[in-house]
Amino acid sequence: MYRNVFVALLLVVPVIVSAQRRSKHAPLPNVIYIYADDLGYGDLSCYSKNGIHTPNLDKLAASGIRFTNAHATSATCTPSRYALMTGKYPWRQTGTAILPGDAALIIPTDKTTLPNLFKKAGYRTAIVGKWHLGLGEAVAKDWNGEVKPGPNEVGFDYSFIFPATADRVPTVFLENHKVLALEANDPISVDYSKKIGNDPTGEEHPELLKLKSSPGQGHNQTIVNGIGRIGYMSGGKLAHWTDEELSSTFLAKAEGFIEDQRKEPFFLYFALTEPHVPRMPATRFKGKSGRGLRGDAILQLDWTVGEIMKQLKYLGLEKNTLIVFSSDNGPVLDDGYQDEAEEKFKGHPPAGPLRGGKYSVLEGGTRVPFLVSWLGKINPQVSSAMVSQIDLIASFSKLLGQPIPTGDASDSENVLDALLGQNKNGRSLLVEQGIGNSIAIVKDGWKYIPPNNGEAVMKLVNIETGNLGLPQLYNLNEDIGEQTNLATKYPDKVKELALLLSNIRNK
Ligand code: NG6
Ligand code: CA
Repeated sequence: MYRNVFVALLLVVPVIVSAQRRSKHAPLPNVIYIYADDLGYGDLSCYSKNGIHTPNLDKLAASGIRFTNAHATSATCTPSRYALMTGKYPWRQTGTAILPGDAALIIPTDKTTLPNLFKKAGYRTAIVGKWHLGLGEAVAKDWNGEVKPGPNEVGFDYSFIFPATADRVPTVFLENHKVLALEANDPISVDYSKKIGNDPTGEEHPELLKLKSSPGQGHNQTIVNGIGRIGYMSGGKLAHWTDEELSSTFLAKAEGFIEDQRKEPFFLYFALTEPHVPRMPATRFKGKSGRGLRGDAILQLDWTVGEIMKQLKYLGLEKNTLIVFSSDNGPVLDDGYQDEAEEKFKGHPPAGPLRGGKYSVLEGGTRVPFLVSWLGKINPQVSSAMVSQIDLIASFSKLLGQPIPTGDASDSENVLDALLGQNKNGRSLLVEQGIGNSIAIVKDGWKYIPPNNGEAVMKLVNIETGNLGLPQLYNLNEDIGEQTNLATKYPDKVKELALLLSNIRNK
């Protein structure tokens, strides 16, 4: 047994050492990627004078780089997270739109992923928080046994997740392959097509709700913790989460992992749920922001980040840990529940100066807060480099000295120098994705949106999509709010960008 471990060590150690040697950044840092859910470009006080007061994130920003032109690949969650994990544009792959809570895993288990890149470099890897990339081989699955493949099969040594979104069933945590606190005599079933079990639904029993769903937006199926969800579930009573405890539960698990790993390099993907609906922060944050539950949820997010920063300091890891903070898509106010976000955010646009928001192919959809901090290594600054979350794989591959096999992560670009503040070049060209497959291309500050017959405003959420039956061309350097369509004025630019976009599409 010991002999086997010894032999295994002999095999593994040279790999780690050679990775360390290959990188000019040795010793390599721990990496924590903190991902907010639906946080907008104008939501934090370090990005906007109208933002929520977020002292911890402001401190993180001041200690490193605050990017002003950084993007999620897409304006919704699943595709952005797919790109983050795989380094591939999600619109190349069907089945990458917002997933129901019972979807099968959509990340390939045999390709390079962000976590398995770190793993190859000798890091221990973990995800804590929202997953939303599917679990298991198929929609039909037994939630009461080992639920896999999932995060552990695509590169995470440890996972503590909820499967989809806070507003979708099953409203349970999974630790590695198992639903937490599940009792054998109360098995869980999940169904997205018909009611199962006897638990009340929001539709039948609105009087049981503490947060009413918005008219026409669903969110009125099985009630858990006084909140109607998307989808039906039965059983697993003891395993149901309490929304007010989501954040502190994730924080405790993240801190536990960091504490356990303090002596060895680690990569932690900390995927928070704030300020996604249902916004139901811990009671002590309720009413604190003056901007309703959405504002309170952002305060909770900020506090959580502050706790991680405190812990790193306490453990003596603050200098040796690189932190990236971002959001999976732009902001939305009414996204399914009557939580007064529309009223409370009047005059405080969550996308700041950007047009559109979550779901849009306009800048508000994908341009998000993006902070990078590595104390002692990165000079504090504001950077206008254009970077995308899809670039993390190629950039960390460079940092770790871990090559990516040809064909994998093929849309990811190495922008490490921009991420470390050594230049402001970033990528020269970016494809942005709105809901559905509406896409746009940005190059040298010019943005082209091909004609699209989809609806111009998503009425349910009152957000401009960016769809128009005509070509749109914006000069983002002068018109960040995409107000003036220059397509007829510069037909050659339109042609050039249309051709580039079709080349990338067909790559
Ligand atoms: C939408 C939901 C919205 C939210 C979103 C996913 C409706 C009407 N709206 O379909 O409430 O759950 O999906 O958000 O069902 S995301 O950030 O995970 O992409
Ligand atoms: Ca999201």
